Order: sequence, then structure tokens, then C-alpha cells
Amino acid sequence: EDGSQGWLRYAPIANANDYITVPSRVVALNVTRGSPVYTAQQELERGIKGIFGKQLETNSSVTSNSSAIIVGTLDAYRAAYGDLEDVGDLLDDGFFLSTEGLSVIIVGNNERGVLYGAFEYLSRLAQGRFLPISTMYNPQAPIRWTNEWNNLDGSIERGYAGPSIFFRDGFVVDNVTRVSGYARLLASIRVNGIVINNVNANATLLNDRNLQGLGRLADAMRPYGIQLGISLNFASPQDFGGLPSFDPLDPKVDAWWANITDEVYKRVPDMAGYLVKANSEGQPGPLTYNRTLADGANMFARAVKPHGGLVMFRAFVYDNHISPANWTADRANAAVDFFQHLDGKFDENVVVQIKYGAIDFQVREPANPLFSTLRNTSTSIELQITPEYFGQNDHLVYLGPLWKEILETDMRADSRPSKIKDIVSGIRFKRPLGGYAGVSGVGTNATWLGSHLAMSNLYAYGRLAWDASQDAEDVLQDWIRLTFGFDEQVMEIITDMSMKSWPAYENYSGNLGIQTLTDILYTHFGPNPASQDNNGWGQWTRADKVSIGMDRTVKNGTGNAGQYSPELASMYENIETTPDNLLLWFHHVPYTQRLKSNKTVIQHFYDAHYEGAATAQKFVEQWESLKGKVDEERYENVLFEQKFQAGHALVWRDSINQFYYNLSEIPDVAKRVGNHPYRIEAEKMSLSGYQFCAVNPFHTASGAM
Ligand code: BDP
Repeated sequence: EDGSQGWLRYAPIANANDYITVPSRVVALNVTRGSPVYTAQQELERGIKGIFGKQLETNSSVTSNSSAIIVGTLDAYRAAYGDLEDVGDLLDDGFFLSTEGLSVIIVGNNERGVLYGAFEYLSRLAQGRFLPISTMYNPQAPIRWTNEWNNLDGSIERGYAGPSIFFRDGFVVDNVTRVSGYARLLASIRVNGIVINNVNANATLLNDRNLQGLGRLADAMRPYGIQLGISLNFASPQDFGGLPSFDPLDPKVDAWWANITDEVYKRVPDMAGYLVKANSEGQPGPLTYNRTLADGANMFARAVKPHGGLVMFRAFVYDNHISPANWTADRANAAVDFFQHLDGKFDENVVVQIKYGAIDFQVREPANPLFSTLRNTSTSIELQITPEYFGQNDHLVYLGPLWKEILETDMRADSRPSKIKDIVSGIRFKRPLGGYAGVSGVGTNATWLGSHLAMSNLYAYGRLAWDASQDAEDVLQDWIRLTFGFDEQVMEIITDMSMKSWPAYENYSGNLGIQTLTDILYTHFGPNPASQDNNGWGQWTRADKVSIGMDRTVKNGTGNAGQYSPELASMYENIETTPDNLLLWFHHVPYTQRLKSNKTVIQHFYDAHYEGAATAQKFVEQWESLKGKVDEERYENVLFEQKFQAGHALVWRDSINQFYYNLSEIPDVAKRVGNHPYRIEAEKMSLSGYQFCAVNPFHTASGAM
């Protein structure tokens, strides 16, 4: 069990044949190799073989008194067998699955839907869900993509699972086996697009050899109904094309993009579209020429339009040289400041892709106010599967509950129900497009993400992108059953650990909306609260001797609260009505400020850090209770990670508490902070072969005072 099959293990179910009789034959209504319907047939053979030990017959047709698993598009089904009742209105990618009759019927509105239906059927069987059903499944949004921040040299920005599966040494890889394997996993959770390269894009992706390579990658994904997309560097016409400018309103630049886009589509006729990060963190963009972001986005939109492509234009636009001395500057305002006046000015095939929070994938952020600001522009939400700010897979953090909380947030636009999930599906503002982007981080590590338990995040991402109304714990439990089997204790323990993991991580990292408090300048790993101020990136805590938090009120602060709809704005404007977990996001308060729990802010910091770290210690014992119930390979691997997390949670706890104790000089009422009788300080040990060196940040070191 090296994790390479993810949740598609198709482990045998003891006596499965006693519970259900699956048909002995599969009839695919398209047997062209490489078509998703053909893939569905292959997957059914593989799955039924694994779960039931039974080899399906293929290449036969069905007669009225024999049973089969029939897979095909609705049109193909009707042509072969006449009408099918009860199907309902299938949308693109939707499907109908019926296991109630003699035959199992899996029909999709398109071929991709057929494949999704086959995976759904297999997932039910693999989970022992044998009760007959006839159900229609439709997606909530058309765009369900991953974003892979892969560099051409094979490294992955914010990836923690080894080198890229797409690129090596400047070029697309030759061997695409792993890419097919990834496409298979993603198709099973109904993801339909992969943007393969980093948003900090390198224009040499567009050279001839790489364009050929893109064709190869798209060919590997197509049997799984997954379309390829690419990230572009805005300055490509100049840096790569040799033009004197990259001004989006320069006709020569426009022509250059039209031409290179034609070249891309020659190799990848069904390319999904472009993803663009512009004028952000040093990346080039239209503002260089005093053009608007819409001018920039629409230039790409014109180029892909004849080919049916989309432009995902990122709202993550900000200047990373913000003056920390400027108390009214606020990076959280940037998205609305840059995009509000452009609402309605984007071409119809442009989607503005918005990170879930106003800053950057932090442990706790209010939903990005841009979601309710853009009414005449299609939008999508960007979630991060790769846990950049969440312990980078050395800590267990199941993100399903965080994503759910954001997706269920009601933005109250025009005082009407306006949940984020209904905004990005296009329903709330009646937009034709919308959806999800998940920043993945998959690499060549056998486990895909670098950790067995982290795969629940990839799984949950696909499931929620298809239907955000699903419960994060239910989704998790499906994943556990598929990944670890049916043992009740395994189910109970992994559920408990996973569901406690985000609150635990929040407790021992940054509380009350102060942000994650990681090292902010580069690694984003481990505690470094001091780095959160006096940097140009605008992730600030404004902590001093007596007070902490960003004042984002309209009355005295940066005005960020006012970017929300009036109901939310007035809630965030007042300390009394701001939820405790966002208090320091919106307000600058004394450490002695009382919370709704009646604790002071500083005492809450101390207590939460002890609680969170204690939960992480317990994860080790909990996991150890599964010895013998989980195969040795995964058991040892996860145990190693949990021990690391337990230790690192203590480092987090002590450094954050010590840091704010040093700053505020307010003692912990429980007298724990600064007092570590159990600890053996390195300075007190006699070790041979070691030498002293300064640790940065100092408060993560032993004996730091
Ligand atoms: C930040 C990452 C950085 C990305 C950036 C982005 O640290 O590596 O390039 O987001 O989303 O969180 O563009």
C-alpha cells in the first residue's frame, strides 16, 4: 500500500457476491480507444475484478433477457435501446445511474459524464453501498479544475511531494504514465481541467518542443475527460516573442497572442484555456502600460474565443512593496480596489478567479469581499489543496471544513441570500460561467501529495467542487472507506483526527483571525510571528507592547469592513458583533480585551496554544491504537508524520506564547508560559559532534527568552 492508487484501490470485499450480483458483461456504446466511454468500460473491468474477483466480459451486445452494465451517452443509449425513463434533465457532465433493473445503466449527457457515472457506480460498490438506486447527478458549476504550480525545471512552487510529473529540465516530460494516473484520480472526483504550470509562468512553455509536449500531455488526459490549460506570462510577446512591448492594446501584441494561441490549439484542439497572474508579486501585467486589468484579460479572451477557450484571470493582484509604516494601507483591500470598477467590462469568456480569503490561504480569513462585489462578471473560487500555510503535509490538516465554512458563507448581497457556493456556481448573479480552482501540489511521490492522510484534501476538493452542499465529514468518511476499508475503529479514529485537525492547527498557530503566524518571507513553515510585521507583503499583525490586530474598520482603520455588503460590514465594524475568531482580523485591541468567552485575548492565545498542541499529542496515541488494523507501510509512514507534528506543535505552542509573553509581559494565569520544567535545553546537554548556532527566529530555539 504505497498510496499510488489513492482512493481507487478496489480492494476485495469479503463475500461481496453474497450481497449483490453484478452483471457479468459490460457493454460500452463507444469502443473507440481513448474515448471516455471506452475508459469507463476499462475502469469497470478493473474495479469489478478488484472488488468481486470477477472478470467482466466485453465486446458483446445485450439481449432483452440478459443483464449487462451498459455505458454510453444518453443519445447513444436511445439510438441503441430506445427511450430511457426517469433520466431527468442532464446538464453537461451530468449522468444518470440506475442499478434497479436487470441491467445496470450508466448514461451521461456527454462522454465525460458517462465516465463519472462508472466511477460513481464503482465507488458505491467499493464502499459496500449495494442498495439499488436510480439517480441523476448534475454538477453545480462547469469549471472544476486543478491548478498545478509546476515549473519547467521540474520543481513545484509550494509542492511537498517531490518533483513535477509534467516537466523536467525545461521541457514537458516524455513519459506521461503518471499524468494518466493523475487524470484517472481526478476524473473519479469529477475534476474536468488541469492547468499544468505555475502561475508565476515561464514563457518558454510556448517554444516548439514544449508545444509538442502539451499535445502529449493533453492526449494522456483526454481519455479521462480532462482538458489541459496553461498559465501564461503576460510579458511573453516581449520576453519570448521579441516584440518591443507587451501592451495589451498594441495591435502587434494582440496579433502575436492570436498567432501563438492558434499554434497551441493546433497541438491541443480542446485546450481548456489560459490562467493569468498579472501585476502581482512582481509579475508583469497591463498596469505597466496604464491599461486596465480588463484590457489585459480581454486580450487573451479574444485569442481563445475562436477556439472556445476560457480565460481564468486571477484576482490575486497586489503590490508586494506596501509600506508597513502606512497604517491605512491594507492588502486585504486590494482585490476590490483593483476589480470593482471593472465589473461588467470583462469579455464573456473571462472568469475572475478569487482566492477564498482576502489575503492568502491563511488558517482563518473572512471570505473575500470581491465575491459579492462582482455582479456582472463570472467568478470562480481558488482553494489551496497543497497545505502551504498548514504545515506542508508534516501536519495533518483536513481542509474540508474550512472550505465548507467559506462556501456556506452568506455574503448578503442586496440583503438577499448570497452564499459563496451559489455565487461561484453562477446561480446567484445569473452568470453563465463559474466554478472552482484547486491548487494541488501533486508530485512524483508515490502518495501523490507527500502524505497518505493529506489525500483526503484532494478527494474533498473534487467532491465539493461538484456539490458544495455535501457535508465535509461525510465526504471524509467516503474517502476513509475507499482508502482504508471498513474497520469501524479505523473509521472512528481517522474521522476524529481529521475533524479536529484544522481547529488544532489554528489553536497552536494563529488565533482570533491574526493569520497563521508562519514565517512570512519565504518558507511559510513553522512559527515566526515577528516576520508578520515590517514586511512589504502586507501580512501584518500590528502587535506592540499593549495591543494587537489590524484595524480594518471604516471608522478608524483601513476601511476593509466597508467592502462587504451592509449587513456584514456593520457586523465586522463593531467589536461586539465581530465573531471572536475574526476579532484580530478586523480590530486592533489591547491584549486585555475580553472575548465573548470572557477570557482576555492574551489568555486565549496561551490557552489555545496549549489545547491545540495537546490535541496534536493525542493524534499519536490515536494512530497507535490502529496498529494491526492499517497495513504496516501506511501505518509506519503516518506514525512518523504524527510524531513530527506532535513535536512541532510544541515548538509552535512555546514560540508563539513566548513571543507574545515577551512582548506584552502579561503572565499566563496558569503559569505555564516561560516555564518548561520537562524540557531539556540543548545548552544543558553535553553532546559530542554538535556545536551551538543561532536559531532564527530565536523564540523557536530552546531556552529562548
Ligand atoms: C502565495 C504563494 C506564492 C504564490 C502566490 C500566488 O506563497 O508562492 O505565487 O501565493 O498565489 O501564497 O500567486
